[in-house]
Amino acid sequence: MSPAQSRRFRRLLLTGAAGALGTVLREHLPALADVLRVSDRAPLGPAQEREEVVPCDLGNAAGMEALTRDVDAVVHMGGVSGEAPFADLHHGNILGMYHLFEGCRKNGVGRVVWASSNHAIGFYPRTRTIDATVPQRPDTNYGLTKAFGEDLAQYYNDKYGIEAVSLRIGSCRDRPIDRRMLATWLSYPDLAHLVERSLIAPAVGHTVVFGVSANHESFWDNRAAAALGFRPRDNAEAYRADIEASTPPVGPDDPLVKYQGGQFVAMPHADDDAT
Ligand code: NAI
Ligand code: 15L
Repeated sequence: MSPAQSRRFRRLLLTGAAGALGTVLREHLPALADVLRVSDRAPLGPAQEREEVVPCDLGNAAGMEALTRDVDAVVHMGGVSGEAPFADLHHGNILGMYHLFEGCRKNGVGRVVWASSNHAIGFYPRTRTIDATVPQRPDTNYGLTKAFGEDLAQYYNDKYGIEAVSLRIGSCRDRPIDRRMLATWLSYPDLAHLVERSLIAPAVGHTVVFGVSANHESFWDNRAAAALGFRPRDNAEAYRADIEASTPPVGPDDPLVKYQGGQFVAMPHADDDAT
């Protein structure tokens, strides 16, 4: 089969394409689609081969409706990616998710694969192994917006039939850099593989999975991702000796290692004065 024949999608939309994970996925997704539409509010550079560059702010309802027109599926990496003033989170992650799914509903888009976060469940202690069915326990206003996003995805699946995979990503970067990430690390190749499986697995309804590599140390039961065909290859254990040698030890009550969300549980409210 020629590459063109093996591509699953006519057009895919990637939001947050200028961000860290969007940049990784911008390299991988062209293998799956005849056309990749990339979007962000930040500069995206020139269009690559078989790409459309469509700048859009997630808070712009009309813009999001136009952005989601004539696409088969969406990979949504756009939004505020950490704790922030609530007005910013509301704009990017609450209104942004709502406008995205409204655009998908109005334009008949079949599936959304999007970046939730481990911070939707960050207040679980790491002594407890959880799967993706436990009640949410957000650790920040940021995590709260991700919990909202998961509820929104469930609602749009139940009511309007849009399929969705909510990826509760752990710590996605080129390598783990602290002791917590020995459990939460997701490598870039494993991210690309997880997104691909989430796009092409049949009949996902709304599925919540953890975005995490095959780390020996783990507090997440990720059978839901395995059911999508996710077979991670990387393991943070390869970095343990280096991390233990280069980072100071932490006591068991340090939030870094006490809670699944790590330091996020101890972050102050972003709207409080920093005095
Ligand atoms: P990032 O901050 O590098 O990228 C986010 C992108 O979204 C940026 O390019 C930004 O310009 C864009 N964006 C923000 N607000 C926007 C708006 N109102 N309109 C249009 N574009 C907007 O973050 P990163 O690391 O690439 O993360 C991608 C997604 O994955 C985020 O939703 C983040 O919350 C989530 N995530 C990331 C994790 C990680 O380890 N990198 C872990 C868990 C979740
Ligand atoms: C996230 O949700 C953030 O987007 C990312 O920057 C990391 O902080 C990650 O979680 C983590 O928990 O390590």
